[in-house]
Amino acid sequence: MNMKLSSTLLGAITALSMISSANAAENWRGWNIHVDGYPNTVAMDKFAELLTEKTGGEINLQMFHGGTLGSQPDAIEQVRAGALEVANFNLGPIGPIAAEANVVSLPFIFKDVPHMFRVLDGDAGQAISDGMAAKGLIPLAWYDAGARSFYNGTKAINSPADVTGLKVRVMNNDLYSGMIAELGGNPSPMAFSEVYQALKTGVVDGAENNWPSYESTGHFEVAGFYSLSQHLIIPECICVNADSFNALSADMQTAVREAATESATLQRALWADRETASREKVVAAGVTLNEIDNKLPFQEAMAPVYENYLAANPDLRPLVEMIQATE
Ligand code: BDP
Repeated sequence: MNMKLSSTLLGAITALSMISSANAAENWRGWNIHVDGYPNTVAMDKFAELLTEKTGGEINLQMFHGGTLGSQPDAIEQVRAGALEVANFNLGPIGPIAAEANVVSLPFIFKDVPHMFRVLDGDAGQAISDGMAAKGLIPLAWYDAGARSFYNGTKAINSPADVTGLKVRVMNNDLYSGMIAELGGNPSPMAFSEVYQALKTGVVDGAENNWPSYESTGHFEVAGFYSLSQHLIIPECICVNADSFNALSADMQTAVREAATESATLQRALWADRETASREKVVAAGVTLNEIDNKLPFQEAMAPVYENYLAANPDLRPLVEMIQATE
């Protein structure tokens, strides 16, 4: 082959490979509900950065924060349908779609956050992941969302009777509505973005969330009594559309998982700091922090939520028992 021909060929091959790698580059879009500076927001931005780095630019993720692409239940459907590729979701609103994932929404199922992570790292976590994947959502890594407690604008909650008659906002999941109803309250499922206004105008009396969300949303300004019931410890995921992920080569899948794991490590560290900072901030702003000495009455009052759930989903009893048996 003469020099001229071979250099022409080389040029053609180079051009072709550039075209094919340009074709291979994927542009993903990601959803997140939280504001700038929130641990999850920072960690999802880190995930995007790591994705580009670890996939050698083959996957580029553009993040949309602050719930700008829709409410969480909407975004869950969008990721399942492939209209969005990635998101940071709370498992609460995923429960109605993936039955296995709903076990984490049973009140008091986890002893504490470390217990939750031990469960997620074991067989029960695998069963939850598989259940989600079967519904089109693959969890790549788990984020910390602390524990959720009750707050309202008028009084400390010390016992289930204190919730009686209160209208309490919950996330979109019948288990949470059942939980409030068992306490004698009126559950009001509502999008996260609407809760501030609803608290302010008295459409609801109270809500429940972790310290960072209670603070970042400004709910503490309009509902100044926070009572540490810690009745729900719900994990969050970096979730990816199953088809998008399954279409990747094994190497790319590894790169994506690594990026997610590193993002989660960062999120958990940021979360620990933010929980303290948020608590200190709201208390300094005048919030009444109420420790609940005995949480057993809440657990007992919420027990029918388990019974109803297991009666409707008998096949999930072994999963619930596996979680309860996890040390
Ligand atoms: C926050 C979660 C977020 C939920 C929100 C809520 O991080 O995903 O949308 O609670 O209560 O703690 O809706």
